[in-house]
Amino acid sequence: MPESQYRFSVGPWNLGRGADPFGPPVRPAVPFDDVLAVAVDLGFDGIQFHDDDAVPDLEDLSPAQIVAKAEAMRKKLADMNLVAEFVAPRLWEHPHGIDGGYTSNDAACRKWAIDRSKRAVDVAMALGCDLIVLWPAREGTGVRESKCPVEASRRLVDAVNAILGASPTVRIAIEPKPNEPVDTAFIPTIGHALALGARSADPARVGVLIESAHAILAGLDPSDEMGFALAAGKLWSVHLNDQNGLKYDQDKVFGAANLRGAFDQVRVLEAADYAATGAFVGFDVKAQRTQKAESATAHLATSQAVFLKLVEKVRTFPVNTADEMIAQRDYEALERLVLEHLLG
Ligand code: 3MF
Ligand code: MG
Repeated sequence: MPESQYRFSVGPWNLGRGADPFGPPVRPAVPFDDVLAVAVDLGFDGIQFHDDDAVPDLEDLSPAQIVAKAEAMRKKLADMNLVAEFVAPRLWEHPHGIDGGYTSNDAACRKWAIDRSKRAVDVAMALGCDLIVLWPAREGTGVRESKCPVEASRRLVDAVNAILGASPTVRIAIEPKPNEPVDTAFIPTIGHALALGARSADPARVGVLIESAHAILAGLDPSDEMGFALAAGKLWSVHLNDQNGLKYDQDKVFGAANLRGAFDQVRVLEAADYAATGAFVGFDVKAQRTQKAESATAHLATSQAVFLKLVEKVRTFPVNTADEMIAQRDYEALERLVLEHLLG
C-alpha cells in the first residue's frame, strides 16, 4: 500500500509579532503576501484564514463586495499554487464579542455573531473551500453565574444550525479549548464538540479540529482525542503544537515539550490514514518572543521537520515485535521498545 503524503497548512497568526499579555510586539508585522511566500517556501499547500485575514474590514463591506474580495484572494492563492483550507469567524476580538458571541447575554451581540459567521461562510465559499473552523474562544464564563449553561448549550446548537443553514455544502470543524481567554469554556473537549454536532440539524456536516495544546490544557492525551474523532470520521483538521503542562497557552513547536506524545499523535494519524482523507496538517505554533525577525519562521520549519521525522519513526516501528509483546501482555518490554526506537 503506498504511504499517503501529508498536506501542510499555516495561518497568518503563526507569524506573529511576539506580543504577550506583559509586553508589546517586538517584531514588525509580517505583510500578508510574505505569509504566502513563507508558506510556499516551506512547501506548505494550504492557508488558514480568519474571515478578516481574507477580507479585511469585512464588516464595512456589502455581501457582494465581500465575495469579490474573497474571489480575488482565491486567485492570488491559485497563482502561488496554494488553496484555502478553512475560514474562522474571528468573533473574539470585536467589541460585540466581548462576552462571547453566540452565548452572549446581549441579544444584539448574539445576532451580530451569527450574521458575522454567515459572512464567513460567504468568504469560505468564494475562496473555494467548504470548511468553517469555530474556535468558541469566549463562549464561556469568567464568572460562572453570569450565564446559564443550559441556555448556552442551546444557543450554541442554534448558532451551528444557522451556519449550516447559510450553505448546503458548508462543513464546520469545532476547535475546542477548555480555558483562555475565558476561565471555563462551554466546549472544552472533543467529546463536547461531537455531542454538539450530533444535536445539530445536520450532524454529517459537523466535525472537529484538534489542537494538541488544547487537549493537554484539558488534562487529556491529544492522541486519544484524535483517535476518538478519527474513529467517528470527524477529524477534519489538526493544529499540532505542544504545551509544557498546565500553564498559559504556549503554542510551542510540535514535540518541543513531549516528543513521545508527539510520536503518539503521528502514530494515530498514520493508523487511521489521516493523510488519505485529504485533510491538512496545520501547526498552530508561535515563535518565541525572544526570536529575531529574520529567523521568526524557524518554529514552523522545525514543527514540520519533527512531524516528518516522526512519520518515519512510526513507519519503521517494529510492529511485529510490539505485537508479540502485547500478546504476552509484556508492556514493560513494549515501553522499552518504544523508548529505544525513539532514541535510536
Ligand atoms: C485558536 C486558533 C485560531 C486563533 C489563533 C489566534 C482559528 O487555537 O486556532 O482560530 O485565531 O490561534 O492566536
Ligand atoms: Mg488553534
